[in-house]
Amino acid sequence: MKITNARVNITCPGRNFVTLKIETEKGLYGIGDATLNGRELAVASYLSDHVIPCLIGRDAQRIEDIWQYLYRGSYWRGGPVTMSAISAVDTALWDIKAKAANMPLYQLLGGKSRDGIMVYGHANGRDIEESCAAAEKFLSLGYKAVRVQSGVPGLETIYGVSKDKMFYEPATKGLPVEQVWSSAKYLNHIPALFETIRERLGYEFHLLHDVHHRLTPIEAGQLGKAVEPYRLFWLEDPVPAENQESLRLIRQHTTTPLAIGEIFNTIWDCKTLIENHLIDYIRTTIVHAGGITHLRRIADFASLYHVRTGCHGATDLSPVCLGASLHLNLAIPNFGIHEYMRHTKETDEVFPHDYYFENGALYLGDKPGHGVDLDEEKAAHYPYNPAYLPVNRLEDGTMWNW
Ligand code: CS2
Ligand code: MG
Repeated sequence: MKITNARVNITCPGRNFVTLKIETEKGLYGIGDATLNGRELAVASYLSDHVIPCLIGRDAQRIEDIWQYLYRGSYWRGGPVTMSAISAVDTALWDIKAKAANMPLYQLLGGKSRDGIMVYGHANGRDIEESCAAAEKFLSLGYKAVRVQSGVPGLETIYGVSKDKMFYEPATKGLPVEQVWSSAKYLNHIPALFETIRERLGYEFHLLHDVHHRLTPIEAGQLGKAVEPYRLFWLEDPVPAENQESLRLIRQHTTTPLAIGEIFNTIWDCKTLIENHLIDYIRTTIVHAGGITHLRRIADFASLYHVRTGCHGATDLSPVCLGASLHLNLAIPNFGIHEYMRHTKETDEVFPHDYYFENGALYLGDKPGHGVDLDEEKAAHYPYNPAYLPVNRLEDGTMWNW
């Protein structure tokens, strides 16, 4: 089944998305998400200028061979730009293969291991009261798991607290916004947030929190220990994870489960954390960690060490990534939970899909492929609009982690 054409679509229905469309001689086509928040054009160029010329004429059925060709053949292997491009190709080719088999993608991955995919929503507020009310709202919508983020007294802005109650988009138009951070102020505040949440809303739902790479290992150990009475489902990205050994220090101080990996791009980024039991959930995604082919490898490796998946699912990962991720997470044995930040109405119109939310989980339809499409006509109404993620500085001006 020869690849006859491939093109990159960039659209901005509320936020920028990059999508690869691969067409074959049989008239079948597949699509893959290639969105890298704040660096969209880098991946678009990598695909258009360096990958697509090498795809034309290849057999679309040879998914693994094309993956290895693009990974080993790049010489400069790995990293977010290269791997987002490879991910998009891989996702599109699996979409084509499932369409050719006239099956929903999960059937080619071993079939259903469960009916629905438990998801967590994002409750947030400017203070504990607002965050608690937001969490209650998500529970009333049927969510069984809620991530709670809150403003911190003395800090003007913070990760995860949005103006809109259902949608959260951190990227802003124009050059990066500079935010100010204080770990001391954050650590003084957060345990009381979870104490209040559990006191008011009880323990019958999963409570999650994203530290977003901002603490040192010993601070993360302190926080993990302080929140143990509130039984978190996970503490996410407690520290930047370039030095995976740092997690040993956190593990020595707390049994609060840890989740890392949304910014990882290959199994090599996860290896030390997984094989040393330094994490409990791996957050790698279809769009940034090599597509179905590589994410399946990571999930299988993780299953040897009792690590479960907790795939990233923010608004800057398109419905194409979410749809494909749901198919993989429906099939694998060590599914943990899936993030679900709802996309805007415009985004859902540009990317028609058959997954749907019900009673705390996402469910898939039975359309052949990964079940998500790209309406190129609607996409054309939303031209690319440059946007950046914020940057973070400490109160003394030192650059920090956003
Ligand atoms: C966050 C993301 O959802 C999460 O866990 O870490 O919202 C992250 O900030 C964005 O994906 C960055 O683009
Ligand atoms: Mg996160």
